[in-house]
Amino acid sequence: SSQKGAVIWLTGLSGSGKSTLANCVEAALFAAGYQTYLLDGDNIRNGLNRDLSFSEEDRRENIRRISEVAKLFADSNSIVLTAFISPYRADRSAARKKFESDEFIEVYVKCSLAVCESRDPKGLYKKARSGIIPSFTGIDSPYEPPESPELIVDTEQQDLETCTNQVIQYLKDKNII
Ligand code: GGZ
Repeated sequence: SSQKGAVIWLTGLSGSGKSTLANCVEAALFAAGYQTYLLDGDNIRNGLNRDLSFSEEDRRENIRRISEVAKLFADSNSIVLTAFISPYRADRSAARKKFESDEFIEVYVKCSLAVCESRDPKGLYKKARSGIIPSFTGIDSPYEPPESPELIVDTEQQDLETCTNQVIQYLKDKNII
């Protein structure tokens, strides 16, 4: 087909819904016949990046490697979805620079810390608050929200279907799909 590669770069706090949204967008793209690849903690932090911690230095290396892998898949004309906190603006900006300007779609998965913490699907915020997990994003490690993302999806105000449709509509509007 004439499909071109692209990367949909999700960024947001733990518990904001990045993985859930990425899975839903991927399913919609797959159903429409697109070649996709999802990079997330399951296949990256447990594999390629299993040597990396959550220190600032290691998070930066995490994002650097992920951006390189995303580039490889995008070069093979896949639509890549990445679902990592990617807390530092400078690292997201460095990732962006590896792509053509229309190929990199930064999506801010917006959700307040209070709501992420109340969701706490894995009990990690509770552990972070009690000091069992140090340097937890939003608690004692920074998160720098995007200043001009291509798209903001608000998972606090909108349901999953609405957020998914927002991403799909953006891709249509920009003739990516
Ligand atoms: C943040 C942590 C931490 C610390 C473990 N801080 O909700 P989750 O569990 O499934 O998603 C979080 C994931 C974050 O990994 P990333 O590779 O996305 O982070 S980064 O982009 O900052 O490198 C969380 C879990 O790993 N986790 N310890 N200290 N999240």
